Amino acid sequence: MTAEPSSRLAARPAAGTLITVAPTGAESEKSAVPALPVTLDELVTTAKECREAGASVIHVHIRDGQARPTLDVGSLTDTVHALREATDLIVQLSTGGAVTDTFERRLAVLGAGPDACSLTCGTVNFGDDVFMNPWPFMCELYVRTQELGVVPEFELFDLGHVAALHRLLGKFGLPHGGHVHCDLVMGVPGGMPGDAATLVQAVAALPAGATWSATGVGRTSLPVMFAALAAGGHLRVGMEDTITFSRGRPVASNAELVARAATLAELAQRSAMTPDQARDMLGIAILAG
Ligand code: KMH
Ligand code: ZN
Repeated sequence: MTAEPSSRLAARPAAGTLITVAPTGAESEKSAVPALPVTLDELVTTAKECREAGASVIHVHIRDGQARPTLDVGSLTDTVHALREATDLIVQLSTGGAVTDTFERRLAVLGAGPDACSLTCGTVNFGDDVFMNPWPFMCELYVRTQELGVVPEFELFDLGHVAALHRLLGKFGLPHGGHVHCDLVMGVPGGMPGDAATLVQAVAALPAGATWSATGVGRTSLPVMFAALAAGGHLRVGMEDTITFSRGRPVASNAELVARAATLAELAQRSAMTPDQARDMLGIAILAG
């Protein structure tokens, strides 16, 4: 007897798995997490290792000379160039920055010329802080991505953010590249929980035709990864989201998180995509040469 696909989640699994690495983030301190890549050299080395391990996208936050988060546009531009020189990864700059960054600085990130950027679809409690993404800011950022030809990835920390994404697309149309790709960021204290039931609900609410990846923060990393693979989604991993590899064992490198994700994707018979395959799916121009 042949089983029929019974749900829209399982009906059309993607042919491969897009793996994004988020190596640094804005929250962890280098003094507490020595393996965190914070200099340009460390970031480039990490990017090469993660590409080798199966990543196709790098989600970038940078640090200043004191390892503090910065959105300095000159440094971001140098970072984009250095990553392009060293790898063929899709370079996605964070427009979320740190919770202390102003809207003006976050909008200016697009001036660094990335392939892609994050665009969070609403405000969310973020541990003891608040990550601010009011509607007018979302709109301004989205329109700038369209004008500058940067492909946004819609970051969804909560089910209400999915509704805001529908509203954004209804008002301004499709993103540059013509394809909607989302990342469910799950398990943030204040956002949606990182479990399979919530993931299924969020995926069911996404716009038709959208692709999606999922990220489970902290101890939700593995349950979210398994649920995402089971539901036909893509993966984001990295030390921005997870600094513990297993109980009591700190993450040694971003590459080991990517390697674990790639192994699970392989077991799910949807191996890691190459950057060119990911570019094709996301509507990002293939690199010349
Ligand atoms: N650092 C968080 C406040 C993003 O990169 O777009 C926001 C964040 C999301 O990491
Ligand atoms: Zn980020």
